[in-house]
Amino acid sequence: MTETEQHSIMKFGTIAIIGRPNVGKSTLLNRLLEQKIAIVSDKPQTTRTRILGIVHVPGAQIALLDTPGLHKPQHLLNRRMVRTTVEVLEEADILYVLMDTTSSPGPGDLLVIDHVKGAVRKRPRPVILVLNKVDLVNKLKLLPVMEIYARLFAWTDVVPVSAETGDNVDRLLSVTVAHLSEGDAAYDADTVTDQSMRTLASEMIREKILHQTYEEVPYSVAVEIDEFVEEGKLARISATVLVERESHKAILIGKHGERLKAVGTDARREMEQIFGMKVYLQLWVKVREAWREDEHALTELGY
Ligand SMILES: Nc1nc2c(ncn2[C@@H]2O[C@H](COP(=O)(O)OP(=O)(O)OP(=O)(O)O)[C@@H](O)[C@H]2O)c(=O)[nH]1
Ligand SMILES: [Mg+2]
Repeated sequence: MTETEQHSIMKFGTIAIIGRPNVGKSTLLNRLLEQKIAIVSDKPQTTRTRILGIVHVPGAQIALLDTPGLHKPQHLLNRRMVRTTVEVLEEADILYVLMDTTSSPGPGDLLVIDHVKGAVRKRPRPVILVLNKVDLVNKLKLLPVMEIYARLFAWTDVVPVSAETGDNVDRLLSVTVAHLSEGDAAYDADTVTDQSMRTLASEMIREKILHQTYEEVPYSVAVEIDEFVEEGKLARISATVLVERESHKAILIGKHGERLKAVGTDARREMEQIFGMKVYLQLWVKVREAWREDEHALTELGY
């Protein structure tokens, strides 16, 4: 062991990724990890749970916590989602507050800032404003946008990024490492996430449904894995897709079962790539009325 290695100090910290729905929190998590562990879609309220991803850099370990977008909840499911986010917000060492640079701060963003103010009042911490989706805005517009945000909160740092292209995320990482405290690494060097293969499988199915359905359907969907059996290099997966209405079931299945088949094919392909195994996937669709208001169903589904 060399002198420097012997005296090298490990840094560790937990980071909450906070923002209104659809600003790109999960895209950023995947980008920072350089692999996909969180599903992404153009529909708001994609993420429903806390998702841990661990970034390992020389001398530091960063535990990122992706969260459901903060919003005004209308169902019990949404109340639980917001509660999850508030818990993460309270416990994390550093906060990333994500905003979508393509629009001016609106009521949804102000709600986020209110939550952040409350959390920081209880326990002061570095709060990094991450202005996302800069690939979609003219660089000349960035400075005026930054000035608008500067008036809303005393940010510790402001880092414009594109989670989609990866532009400037290395800078976000270096700013983050600078704020980490000394501490022992909490995870093994090869641990990347706390998501089980079962959870990843169910989320990938849900993501493909979000990509292929519209209006009420994406919100009325939950996926339960009934069976996940590994046989050497093959995974046999059977899953039930819950929807709230017969009409949603008809839409999801599609004419001659075409939509469900497309969902299954897309999900299977991605699982095969991510798990590095051959996947045999069976999907069933079941109506479970008002599961989003059902305490018991929500707990069973892991929400
Ligand atoms: N152009 C562009 N699109 C982005 C960027 N980051 C995210 N997106 C897109 O924005 C949409 C929402 O991304 P998500 O990562 O699911 O957003 P989220 O904040 O996790 O959303 P919720 O889970 O619903 O709270 C998706 O269509 C992404 O592809 C970016 O930097 N640039
Ligand atoms: Mg998300």
